[in-house]
Amino acid sequence: MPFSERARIWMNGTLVPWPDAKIHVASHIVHYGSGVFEGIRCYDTKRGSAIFRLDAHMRRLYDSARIYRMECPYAPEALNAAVVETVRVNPFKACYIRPIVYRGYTALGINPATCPVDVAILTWEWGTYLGEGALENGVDVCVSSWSRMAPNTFPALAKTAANYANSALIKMEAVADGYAEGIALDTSGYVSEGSGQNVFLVRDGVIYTPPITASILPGITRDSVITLARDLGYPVREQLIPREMLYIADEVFFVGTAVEVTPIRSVDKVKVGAGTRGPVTTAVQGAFFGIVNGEAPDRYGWLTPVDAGRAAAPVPAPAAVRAR
Ligand code: PPE
Repeated sequence: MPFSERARIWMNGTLVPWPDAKIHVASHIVHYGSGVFEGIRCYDTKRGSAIFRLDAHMRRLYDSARIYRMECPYAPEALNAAVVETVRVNPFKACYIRPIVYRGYTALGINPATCPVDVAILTWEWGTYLGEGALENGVDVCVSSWSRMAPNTFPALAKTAANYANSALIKMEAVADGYAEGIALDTSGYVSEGSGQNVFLVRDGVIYTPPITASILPGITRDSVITLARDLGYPVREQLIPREMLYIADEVFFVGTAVEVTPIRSVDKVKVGAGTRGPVTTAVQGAFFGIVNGEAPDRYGWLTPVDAGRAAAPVPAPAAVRAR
């Protein structure tokens, strides 16, 4: 995941050179995880760079902020424009976009009420999330010994930085044990989600995914995949999934902004189906990548083009950045 020092970061309305985009160590978010954020992809489509489902991501960002009683100092339309501007001024054709709304600097102590709400938008190039070949060959995963948060602890519908402490426990354990990812159960023992992805499975031509009441983040990719899978003619059921369905499924796959649509070839060393990417996963991948690559028509209006006006925004050379 290479950061580019040439990139510029949008901070509270100003475009700041990457090396200068710093915050004080006494900022509230550093100590208490008091931030909400998004992860969005901009794709290099046939018709130029385009951001996938910007409005849906922005809506979730404001939902997350509301849950945590944070008033974002910008209107959603203004932040949409800021995201587009940030992509435009940076040198990437395709990139990952990370808007974050966080409690900044003035005081420490648990109640963040006196801290300002600051906003930043970062971009970087992020290739295949679970490594080369993952999209074709699938990945090996485990069921985590950690559960996702109980519903009356950390609200799962909010994409808050604090939730990623749980995600990191899941991910670190999985990697330490030799797996690419971990799937967590909810506190009732039903399948919830991966450390940073939603989960789907297929059995007898029917697609299943956990409901939002199973402590999942309501993924934008999940929503897109449900729509595309139904268009392909597959029934999709959002229902509680017992753990053992992962072992008897014909296919299992992850979906998410970073992971895109990634097949899972084994769970807890039990081969999923034939242990290779299955036909339903392949069809869903085809529909998803067709839209984000601009090869299929954007029939739901999911892409926001960014290239208009790009030439007008000069990108600073690295030397100029360092000279500041
Ligand atoms: N669940 C979790 C816990 C999650 O973090 C993500 C996104 C999803 C589901 C899928 O949501 P969506 O991206 O809207 O389809 N995880 C982001 C962060 C990954 C990271 O390593 O950081 C992402 O995929 O961008």
